[in-house]
Amino acid sequence: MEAHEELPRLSPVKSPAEQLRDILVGHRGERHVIAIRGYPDPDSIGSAMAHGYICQQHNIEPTILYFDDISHHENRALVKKLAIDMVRYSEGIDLSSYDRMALVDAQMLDLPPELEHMPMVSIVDHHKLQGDVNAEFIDIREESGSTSSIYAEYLAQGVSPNFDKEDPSAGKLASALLYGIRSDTDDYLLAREIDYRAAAFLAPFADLDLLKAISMQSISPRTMEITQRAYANKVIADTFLLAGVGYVRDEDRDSIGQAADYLLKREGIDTVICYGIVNNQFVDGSLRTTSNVVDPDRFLKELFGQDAHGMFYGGGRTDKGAFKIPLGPFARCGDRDLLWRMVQRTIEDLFFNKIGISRE
Ligand SMILES: [Mn+2]
Repeated sequence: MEAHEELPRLSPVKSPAEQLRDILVGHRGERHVIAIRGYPDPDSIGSAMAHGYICQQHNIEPTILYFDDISHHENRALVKKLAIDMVRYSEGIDLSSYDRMALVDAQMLDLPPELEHMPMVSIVDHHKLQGDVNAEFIDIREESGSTSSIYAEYLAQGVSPNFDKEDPSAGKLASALLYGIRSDTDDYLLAREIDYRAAAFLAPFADLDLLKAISMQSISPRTMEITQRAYANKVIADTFLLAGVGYVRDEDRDSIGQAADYLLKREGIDTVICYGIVNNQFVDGSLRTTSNVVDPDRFLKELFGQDAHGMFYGGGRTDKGAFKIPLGPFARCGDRDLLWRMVQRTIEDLFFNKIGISRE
């Protein structure tokens, strides 16, 4: 190939990833606080983790600081399973050894006195711009479904050259970011282009078993047990699935709906009714449907009718419905098995009669 003189090039505009890297390189040897505002959620946790990872790659010692309890058990599972090191702020905490702070997934923070005068190194967020923000590096993108997606882009653009499959902490970080994207975009329903690009970049690094384990944590053992009973007792007719779960405590009522949600995922099924005897007083049930023809409100009103005061036992909206039928004095039946069989038999008879399919 013929050698020729290189054309003079304009210095290219730096990408946000390069800008952030250059700024962090300038702070080598420092200690930074990474602040999470409000209740830590998967997006803020994933972003904080990513910022911490990038700091470490540039010899900055990071500490993730949060101010409100981690309330949701799924988020606690995330922190625990990924062994994320996070410090809960408490009054009088000694932060004097820290040089700077970074804010993720937020722009404003009502700062406690220990942090008020700490210089802000970066603000990365996807919420609406809230006026005056001040930091060395600011990247606020409303068009992103999550802050985790923005951090994934930095990684994709080489903000930390060591982010690769050989690095076990890269796998943990990719999993956390994917979880953050999924959570903030409502399972990708609200995802935008950048979120899909981020997910495509992260997926090969992520630990899918770990992600599954975290999601599984969101189902309580009671719900799982009730779902198991529903599955064992299911009766299938055409695209309908009917499942009685027996006796359920008042505090576990929501598990009936969750069991119905789960069973609706079964291939070939478009409508599920799940029911049980709740608190020994009511036959309580949930309907879920993806069918274009089943109108939950009309279906349940026709199925169970109304009481002596003209009140319907059930109703619903587009894709879900519920019903509650008091057992009255039958609740005092001395034979619990017999009472359950009577309830089950009655509901199955009404149901098969309604959909016009004879049982067996
Ligand atoms: Mn967010």
